[in-house]
Amino acid sequence: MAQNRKITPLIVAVTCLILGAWLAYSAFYTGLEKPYPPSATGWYEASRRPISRLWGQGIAFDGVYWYFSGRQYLCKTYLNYSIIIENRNPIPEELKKQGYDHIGDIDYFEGIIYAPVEDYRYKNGTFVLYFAENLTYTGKYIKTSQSHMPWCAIDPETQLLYSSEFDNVRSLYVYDLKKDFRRLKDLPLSQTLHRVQGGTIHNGLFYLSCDDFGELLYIVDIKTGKVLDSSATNIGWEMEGLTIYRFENASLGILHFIDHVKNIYHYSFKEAAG
Ligand SMILES: [Ca+2]
Repeated sequence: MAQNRKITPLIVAVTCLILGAWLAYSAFYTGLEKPYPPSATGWYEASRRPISRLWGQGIAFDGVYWYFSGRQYLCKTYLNYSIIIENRNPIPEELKKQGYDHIGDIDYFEGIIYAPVEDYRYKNGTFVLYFAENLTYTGKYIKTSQSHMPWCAIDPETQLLYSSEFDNVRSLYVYDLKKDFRRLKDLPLSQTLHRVQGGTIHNGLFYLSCDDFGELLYIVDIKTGKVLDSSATNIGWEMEGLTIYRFENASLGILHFIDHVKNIYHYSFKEAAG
């Protein structure tokens, strides 16, 4: 009995401690992050399939062909992912000597592949341009003052090129292709995004993929920077680059992204009723 009298207060004390810690933890996180806007879009996985281990960073589509990027790799494939051409040494020697070693999520615009390339010191993220036809280096690169450069995406309407840092992303960087990549005013976001891995632009909206809690997709208004929608994919692996193209074939869907363990996912969404 005497032993029980000792144990009971101990159990109560431990329970209170656990409860208190849990309450403090949830209060901290609730205070830290505003809730994401609930998904109104209803994304679902139409299909997925394994792809090469070399393709794990980025993806773009030109209407006919896929383009994939790895850390130091580019390839162009048919719709069925069979390789047409690959470049196994895409980073120009001049940049490699300066420590550039990591290509992120690429984009395609008017015959050119735009690749965001980071150096290992994370000093001056650099856009490197390749001919989409054969994936050779065009001879043009543009250094920026970005630290990280995980992705880039072009708005075909305005010919503005967008990119961002990797974590604690409160705004996007804007560069003007028509003015030789001059940096314009940043576009502030309505909420901070974490671990941004990929980005693409479609009909005035950004689609951003984040390796955050739940591997979320975010939809952001390109004019206002307002985060309009988010959807957790919960794929269980690190989220990487993405692209948008609306296929007639339902199994290919609309939104296409890759993960770090080399799968490609094709997502579609349920149209809102009424
Ligand atoms: Ca992309």
